[in-house]
Amino acid sequence: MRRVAMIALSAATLLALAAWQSAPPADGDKPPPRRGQGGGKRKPPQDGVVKPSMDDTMQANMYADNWFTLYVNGKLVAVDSIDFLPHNVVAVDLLPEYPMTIAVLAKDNADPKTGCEYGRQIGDGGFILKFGDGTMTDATWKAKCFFHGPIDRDTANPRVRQEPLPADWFTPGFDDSAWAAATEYTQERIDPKPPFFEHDFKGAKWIWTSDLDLDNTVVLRKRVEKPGWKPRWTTKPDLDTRPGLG
Ligand SMILES: [Ca+2]
Ligand SMILES: [Ca+2]
Repeated sequence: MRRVAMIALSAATLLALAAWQSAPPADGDKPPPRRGQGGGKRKPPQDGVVKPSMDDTMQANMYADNWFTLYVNGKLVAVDSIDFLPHNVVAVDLLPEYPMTIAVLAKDNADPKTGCEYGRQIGDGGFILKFGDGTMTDATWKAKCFFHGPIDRDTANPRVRQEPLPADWFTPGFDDSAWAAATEYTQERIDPKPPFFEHDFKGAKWIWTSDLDLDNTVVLRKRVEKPGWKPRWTTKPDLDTRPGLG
């Protein structure tokens, strides 16, 4: 008899708990949408087509000294909107697809003829990136210089070394296996300006080639693997966003 009562009590407790859990939250209690976690409200599929929603996206934060362009899986997805000063953070929404090849062209402010800035001064570069999926810049990235100078830090008679970018440097298929690993730099060495501290870069490292001063144009690359990943959505773009196409 006592045992039956206990079972009845447990069942009542479970029912109450279930009712409490399924109750809609009062206004104001609604948690902020969490992107990239697969949660949130979505419209039901139309004709069996599942469309990506903002829940599927992630935020990408980038800061370059002084300028960058970002390609993901061969597509141009972000351009630093300020080429020189002030230093700024670029934050954009990305729809991630894996494996994800990230390719960044980053430039220090340097005269193509001398490698110098402000006349005969040597400036330094620096780049940092963090995506909402946890992808971050660090020494696992690849880095290569395409514009170096002034050679031997000779600002009196400045000479530079330039190399054209490979035509397919931004594509997933480009072979960067012979490139050196990126070099990490401390925050003190880079000395980022205030917009940096207003964005999430926690855990990310400042990177460049091994010469932060004289390597003025660099390409940074990283491939992010996610074995077994499949898109939740079933649609693919029909449009062609390559430059020069109508
Ligand atoms: Ca420089
Ligand atoms: Ca600079």
